[in-house]
Amino acid sequence: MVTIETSIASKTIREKNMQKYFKVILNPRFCYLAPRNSIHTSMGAEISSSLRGKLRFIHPKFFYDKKGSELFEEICSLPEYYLTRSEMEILDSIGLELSQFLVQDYALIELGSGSAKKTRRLLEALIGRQETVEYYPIDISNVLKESSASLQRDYKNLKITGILDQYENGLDFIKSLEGKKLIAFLGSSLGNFNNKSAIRFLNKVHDVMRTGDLFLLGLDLIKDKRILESAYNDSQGVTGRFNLNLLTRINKELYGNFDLENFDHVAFYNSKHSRIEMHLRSKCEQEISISKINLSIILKKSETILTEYSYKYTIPQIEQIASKVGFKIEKIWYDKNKFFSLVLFSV
Ligand code: AVI
Repeated sequence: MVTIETSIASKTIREKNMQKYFKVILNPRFCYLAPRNSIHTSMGAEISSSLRGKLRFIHPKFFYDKKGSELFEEICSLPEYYLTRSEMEILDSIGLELSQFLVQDYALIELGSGSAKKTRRLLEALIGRQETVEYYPIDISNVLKESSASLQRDYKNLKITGILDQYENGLDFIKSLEGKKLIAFLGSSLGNFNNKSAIRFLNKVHDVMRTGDLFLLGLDLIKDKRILESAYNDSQGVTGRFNLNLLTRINKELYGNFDLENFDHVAFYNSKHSRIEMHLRSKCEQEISISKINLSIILKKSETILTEYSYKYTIPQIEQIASKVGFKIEKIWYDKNKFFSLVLFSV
């Protein structure tokens, strides 16, 4: 039950959170919040420290500029990249079953909305039952604006508040919402967090949930190494271009001098850690400078820059994670190959 006191407290938190954002109202059913502190400032600072370290890496969240988001969309329909197809197969078949868990009106919160194709399935589960549906996509990429615009054109009883920010900041905002929440984190994006960060992140999700709220998590499962590796080494080379686009982005936005010809895309399954690793491997010794962050480093021949981990899971691991965080597993759905899982949690 929401008492007057909690309602006032939520309103105060919401107003405080709002101060962090510019609110852009596009029409009465669609607005988005853009952080007052530019994402570029934090990108420069983060890349500056992650490239100077002994283990050089670039955080995968920086893949998703306009070009990177387009390439990722292309990856999602590649024959080798089974993840999207498998998850879509599950979403296509669970509408009715999912509706049974939605006992009241729910707001849909989506972490990483991307092109929002899968969102449509979730919205359809809500839209038939509710007079209006509030949808809060949280995404660092500007693609959020385009995909939300097309959703609100197609669904008349949908009200969208997009949050153009990192997931953690978006969750801070979501915490002050009243009413029931269905939070979705699809595409096995949790796999891009290492185990410690994944637990920290899930704790944060748990923290914004109240009794009756639901959390739908899409996770890729461990399978034959050849299937895993070919999903990240596709025959058309799209994943390689996606990986290398990180360097193009740094060249453009931070004034770097990466020569893409001097790097190879490398992706392999590390079975000890149950993860795909993606790297950019230097073909020769070379000097890299990135003017905007005053960085100058020498990369040795064969030295790599780590760009992504993509963890794969087993069901006992998922159960263990749930119990660590304090989630109750309501239901696990699979595709027919059992390549992928959709897990519904409550608190
Ligand atoms: C977004 N994320 C879950 C994708 C993955 O499979 O780890 C990103 C990706 N990287 C290469 N291909 C797709």
